[in-house]
Amino acid sequence: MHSNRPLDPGQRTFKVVILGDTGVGKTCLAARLNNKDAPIPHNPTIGLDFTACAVTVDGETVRANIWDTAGQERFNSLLPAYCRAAQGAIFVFDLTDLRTFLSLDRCLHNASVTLPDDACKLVVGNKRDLADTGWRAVTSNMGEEFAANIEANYVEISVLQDDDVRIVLKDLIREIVSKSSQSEHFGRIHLGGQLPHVSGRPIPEKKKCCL
Ligand SMILES: Nc1nc2c(ncn2[C@@H]2O[C@H](COP(=O)(O)OP(=O)(O)OP(=O)(O)O)[C@@H](O)[C@H]2O)c(=O)[nH]1
Ligand SMILES: [Mg+2]
Repeated sequence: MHSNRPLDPGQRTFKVVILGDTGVGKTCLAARLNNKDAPIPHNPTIGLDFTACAVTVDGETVRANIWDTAGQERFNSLLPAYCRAAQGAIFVFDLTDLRTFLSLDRCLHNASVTLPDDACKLVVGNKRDLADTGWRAVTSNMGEEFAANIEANYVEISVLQDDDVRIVLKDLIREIVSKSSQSEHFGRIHLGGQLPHVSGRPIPEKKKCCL
């Protein structure tokens, strides 16, 4: 991954949103993905921050546009606008704070209003450094189970202390690149998450919303 290399406008570009409660480490993660130092004091994000980095997977360098969302409750209503047409979503919680894990349900609910049905998802349990010193409030099993339910991968990291947290993005981007190579419609179809599948028959084309 070469996040400090100039970005080529001709590169394939993918959108990845980072979601989760306030204080879980989303902005620190976005900073480290972009090879910058993570901010140590918690300055809550207002609305949205944006960063971009180049990621090389299997010989191809693509551009990842990272949307770092605000976790404070007052910004919840903005999530659907931010998740629209994202090919990837990273759901972050704090391993030492059960409340932030439980709030992922609400986060997922808000995101699913516009997040494409086939978007690649990753669940990140952050602050493993604190969890490892006796402050763990969410077990690995709980994280894995939640991730499995939404067909996501699960990792536990310390954004502040791990040497290379960018491996997290690289794995997600590899999955996105692979899916987008398989289907030109990848990341474009959103059925609202609410429409029932009637006896396994495909939903008529006119009900699909292309974003
Ligand atoms: N010990 C420890 N602290 C961390 C870690 N990651 C983030 N923090 C701290 O957690 C606090 C919040 O981090 P932010 O990245 O600002 O949190 P956020 O999720 O962006 O919060 P909002 O913008 O309000 O949604 C900061 O004080 C960070 O230094 C970690 O892995 N370990
Ligand atoms: Mg933030």
